Amino acid sequence: AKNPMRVLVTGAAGQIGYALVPMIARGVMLGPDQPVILHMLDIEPAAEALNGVKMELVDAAFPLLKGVVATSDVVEACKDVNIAVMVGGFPRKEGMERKDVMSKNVSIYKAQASALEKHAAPNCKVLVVANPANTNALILKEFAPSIPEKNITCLTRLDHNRALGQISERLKVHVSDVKNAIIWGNHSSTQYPDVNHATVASNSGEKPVREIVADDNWLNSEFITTVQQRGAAIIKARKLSSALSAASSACDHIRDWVLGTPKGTWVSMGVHSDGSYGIQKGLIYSFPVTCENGEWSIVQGLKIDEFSRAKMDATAKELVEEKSLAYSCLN
Ligand code: NAX
Repeated sequence: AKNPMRVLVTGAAGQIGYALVPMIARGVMLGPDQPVILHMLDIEPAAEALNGVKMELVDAAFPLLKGVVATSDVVEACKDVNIAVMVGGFPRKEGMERKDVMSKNVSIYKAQASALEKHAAPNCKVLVVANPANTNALILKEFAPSIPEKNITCLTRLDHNRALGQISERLKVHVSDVKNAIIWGNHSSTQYPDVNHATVASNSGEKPVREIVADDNWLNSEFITTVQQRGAAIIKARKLSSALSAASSACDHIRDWVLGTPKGTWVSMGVHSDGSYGIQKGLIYSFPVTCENGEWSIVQGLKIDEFSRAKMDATAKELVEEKSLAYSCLN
């Protein structure tokens, strides 16, 4: 039998945490033959609620779950973890300035970066979910210099899956027949959902999404805004933000990263830019990636038209601005 892997979930007493921990305990993230030990971190005021989640995990009697650590101590939470899913953060409340929210999250991610650097297992893989996801991941990367930058990522897989979902609804095909959409840039409303290279499987092989949808007007406007604004639409409908879809996409992100992407398929991940596609080096930017042997690589050589270029640059510009806002919070 395999040795258990330790998986940290921060903000585990929150909405996404509640949806995510049972998925991890059922093997959705790391596979049906991979035992796990869950490390759950939340802040002191949520300690009782967190303990309630731990009680439910015990009650669910998951065969793969070999242990649960529920704590408000960052060091205990990070000890020897192989995977860290960072869902905890400071939410933007009504009337708060962007800078105030940024400042709270910068200090959280700076502290948690140090704890991970000192206490996590070597080669720990980190996924930041909490918003502003790309910039929180950037801060984490800057303040955990001994963690390889390739190991620090942020979640844009939910946006990626939303794009596949919209195409599947439009074409009335199963979502698993649609692949190779791309989310470029920031996990924010400036993200660019791009289907110029996406395909739909049919009896006669894979066809370009653009050809099958045959409505450039819809693809270049409503499709893009629907994906960009989907989070807001969920809040409007549910009076709560996306949780089950975020949790499921976080599992997809880690599973593909650790176990590999299927041949001929890429996914979107927020990763540190190496300058590919002219995106400023060092930014955490969402790219199309394939994964093999536990490592992602950016898909190279895709043709970028003028429309795409402008949108890719606009979302990069927002990330540069967020970065300087984050740095201004450090002083
Ligand atoms: P909740 O407010 O339900 O849960 C957040 C939890 O984090 C709370 O239990 C809180 O006590 C905890 N927390 C706060 N500060 C902490 C700290 N310093 N250490 C540990 N825990 C801490 O929010 P939820 O709906 O679960 O969303 C979590 C985060 O995911 C938010 O930042 C949200 O904006 C972000 N999202 C990101 C998405 C993505 O695709 N990247 C999509 C979904 C989601 O909106």
